[in-house]
Amino acid sequence: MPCIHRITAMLVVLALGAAATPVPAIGQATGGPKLSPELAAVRTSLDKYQDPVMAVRDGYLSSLGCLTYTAGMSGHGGMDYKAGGMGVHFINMGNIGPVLDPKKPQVLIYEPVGDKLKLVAAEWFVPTAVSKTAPSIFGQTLTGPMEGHEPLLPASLHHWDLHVWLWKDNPSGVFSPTNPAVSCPATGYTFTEHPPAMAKD
Ligand SMILES: [Cu+2]
Repeated sequence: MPCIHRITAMLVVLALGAAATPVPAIGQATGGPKLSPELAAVRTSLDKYQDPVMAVRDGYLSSLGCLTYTAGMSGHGGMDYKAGGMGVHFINMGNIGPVLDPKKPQVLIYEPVGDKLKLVAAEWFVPTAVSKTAPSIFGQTLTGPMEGHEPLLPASLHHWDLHVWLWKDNPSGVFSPTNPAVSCPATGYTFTEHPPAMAKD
């Protein structure tokens, strides 16, 4: 007669084994970064923009160039960026204002992969003409004030910004402006930049 206690014991062992298997956290995209519940909810609300066509429809217009930063320039009057890519920025001018909304970033950032653009980050962007003091969101104070990123943004466009790597893991940190895992095409509209200068506002 099969021993019921033995079967029960086996089931318990199986159940414990299953519980020990890591289960993706809620809101964790396959292969995506681990995020706080707050940021995971933001990512879910913006997931529709994984298709850049949806972004354009909603007013996020491509700024064409893929930005990559060769090295940090701390101590040279520039922003303290680690070397890494920043990708292609799609900017929604209609979202620019003094109040930041987690569901309405001013910028979406894509990485060119083959002949596609892959959504990797969102950016909250506030010109100093809109706010003289540093705004904050997600418990982070926006960086700046800094000059615009020539040649795609005029240097005179002084602003604050915060990059949040919601879809691609960033070894430098989820709020780091640059991501060493992001690269730009070797040819085409790639702009290799130095970190922007601090603006004297
Ligand atoms: Cu950026």
